[in-house]
Amino acid sequence: MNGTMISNTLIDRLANARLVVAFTGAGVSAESGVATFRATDGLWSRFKPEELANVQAFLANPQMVWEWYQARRDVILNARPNPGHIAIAELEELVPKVSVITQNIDGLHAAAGSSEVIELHGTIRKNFCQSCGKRYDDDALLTVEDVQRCGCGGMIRPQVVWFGENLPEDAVTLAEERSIAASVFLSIGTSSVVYPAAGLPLIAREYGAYLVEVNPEETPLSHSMHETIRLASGEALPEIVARLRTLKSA
Ligand code: BJW
Ligand code: ZN
Repeated sequence: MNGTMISNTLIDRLANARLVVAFTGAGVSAESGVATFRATDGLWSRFKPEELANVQAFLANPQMVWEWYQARRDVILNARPNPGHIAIAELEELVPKVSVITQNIDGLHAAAGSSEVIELHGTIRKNFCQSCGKRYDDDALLTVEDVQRCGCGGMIRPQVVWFGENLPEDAVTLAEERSIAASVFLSIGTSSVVYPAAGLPLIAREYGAYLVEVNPEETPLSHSMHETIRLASGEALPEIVARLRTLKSA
């Protein structure tokens, strides 16, 4: 199924689900004012993310990359969860278990009240030393203008995953486990081009999940979906929750 309608099949699947996975990307935070990466009007439209979000770019021009993250921190620390994040959190009242697997680094799923949030690409709310790995969780670093040095002389960087870097192993292991066990797998607001994250829907499908994409635009994985909902997440997800609530209370 493809379109702006949300099928009864999806609502039935959710009503009988044991585990629902909400797999999210930047699109779910767009309605909170956080720019996506690959939209033509997105913050990254002047740069390819592959060129900026890597350790070579940071080592070649640490101040530029640091300023880029400080500007995004300024937006993210002032952003609030939107109806999409809130609907995902509310789904927990209606199904036995919901697992949020996110590529986002903004922390807005936790802010909305989701209880299990697996952060595949780290968090912008923390830092660590590029040279020795020492952690810097101090909030003050989230607003300083200049890139800071560690006691070891190395440069302090955000705790996010750049291209060419491995994803946190615990997060990947748990995300794969949840994808395998998912009854319904909702892929929400992601362009589905960055791996290994984009491989998770295919794992879920192979193990029997009902696969749904919520995205106004087509993606390379659209054709692998059982259902595609071409709506903004802040529109589609509250409607899904409302219809499930009605079915459950009938
Ligand atoms: C809405 C909406 C609304 C708008 N409602 N929807 C070939 C095969 C396999 C892998 C590779 C390969 N070639 C290279 C690789 C590796 C590489 C990769 O995948 N590259 C591809 C680009 C080709 N991957 C990696 O390097 C990863 N690590 C890895 O593989 O380690 C092993 C290794 C080690 C050594 C060498 C090589 C490999 C790491 C990936 C790290 C990604 N990091 C970033 C930056 C994080 C920090 C930061 O934020 O600055 O993560 S890049 C960026 O992309 C960010 C995102 O999490 C990620 C995904 O983007 P996302 O979320 O999908 O956003 P958009 O903007 O692309 O899409 C938004 C969508 O929302 C759009 O579709 C809109 O339509 C939609 N939308 N409004 C619903 N209201
Ligand atoms: Zn250090």
